[in-house]
Amino acid sequence: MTMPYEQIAVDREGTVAWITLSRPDRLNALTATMSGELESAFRDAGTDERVRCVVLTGAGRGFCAGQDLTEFEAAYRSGKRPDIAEHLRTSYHRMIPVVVQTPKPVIAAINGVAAGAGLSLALACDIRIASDEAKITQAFVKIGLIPDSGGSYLLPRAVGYSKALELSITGDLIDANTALEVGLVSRVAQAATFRDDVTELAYRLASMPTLAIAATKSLLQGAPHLTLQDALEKEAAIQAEMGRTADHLEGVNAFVEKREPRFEGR
Ligand code: T3D
Repeated sequence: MTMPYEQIAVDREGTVAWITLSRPDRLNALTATMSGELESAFRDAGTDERVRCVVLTGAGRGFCAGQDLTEFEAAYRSGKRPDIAEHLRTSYHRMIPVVVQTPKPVIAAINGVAAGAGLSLALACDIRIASDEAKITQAFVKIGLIPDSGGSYLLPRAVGYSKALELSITGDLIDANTALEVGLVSRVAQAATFRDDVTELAYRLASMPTLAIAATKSLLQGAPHLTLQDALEKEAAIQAEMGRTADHLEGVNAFVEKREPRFEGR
C-alpha cells in the first residue's frame, strides 16, 4: 500500500513500512515540505498497529544530502539571510524527535551519500546499515555552520566525543567501511544485495516483541539522565508492564515447549 506524498514515498509491505526520500536529482536533499512529510509519515507508522518495523532510505544514488541549499537561494542572493533558527525550529525540531521516539524499530538504510542534516536523520534512527557504496559527511562546517538537526547531540552518542568532533570540524567524506570502524553504522552490505539484506533485517525486527522494543528504546534514551537507583526503579516499573504483555507469555511458553515463539506485538 502506497501513501500519497510529494517528496517522500511510504510503502507498507506486510509488517514493514518503507519510507523513501524521493528527490533523487537533488540526492534527496531536505526541504521544509519533506521534513513535514517525514514527521507525518513517522507519526503514522508509529501508530499503525500493522507496522512493526520502519525502514528509511533514499531513492536513486543518494540517501540524503542534508538541507537543500537552494531552498533559500533567493534570500541569499538578495543579501537577506534566511532566519535559520526559525527554519530549524519549524522543520527539523519537529521532525527529528518524532523519528527518535517512534515506538517501533527504525532502520536507516543508507544506500548512498548522507550529508549534514541527512546524517542527523540517519542518526535519529535506531540501526544504521550502509551500502558499501555509501559515503558519509558532517558537511556543515564546509558551509560555515555547526552540526544541527540533532547532530551535535546524536553523533557524539554514536561515536564518542573525539571522533564526533573530528568528523564535525573536518567535514571529511568517509566511506562505509570507515563508518563501520568508528561505529557510525552497525553493518555494511554490498550494494548488489543491499535491499535484500535490509529487508531480511526489517522482517526479523518486525517479528520481535514490538512493545518490548518500544520500551527498550525509551528506557535507553532516558537512562543517561537518571541515577542508577532511578534507572533500577524505572526498569522494575516497565518490566511489570512487559510482564503483562501477550508476547511475554508467548516467549516463556515457547521456551518451555521448545518451539519458536510467534510474537504479535501486543
Ligand atoms: O538553513 C538551514 O536550515 C541550515 C541547516 C543546515 C543543515 C544542513 O544539512 S547543512 C549541510 C547541507 N548539505 C551540504 O552541504 C552537502 C552539499 N552537497 C555535497 O557536498 C555533495 O553534493 C555530496 C558530497 C553530498 C555528494 O557529492 P556528489 O559528487 O556525489 O554529487 P553532486 O554532483 O555534488 O550532487 C548531485 C546533484 O545534487 C547536484 O545537482 P546538479 O548539478 O546535478 O543539478 C547537486 O547540486 C545536488 N545537491 C547535492 N547536495 C545538495 C544538492 N542540491 C541542493 N542541496 C544540497 N544539499
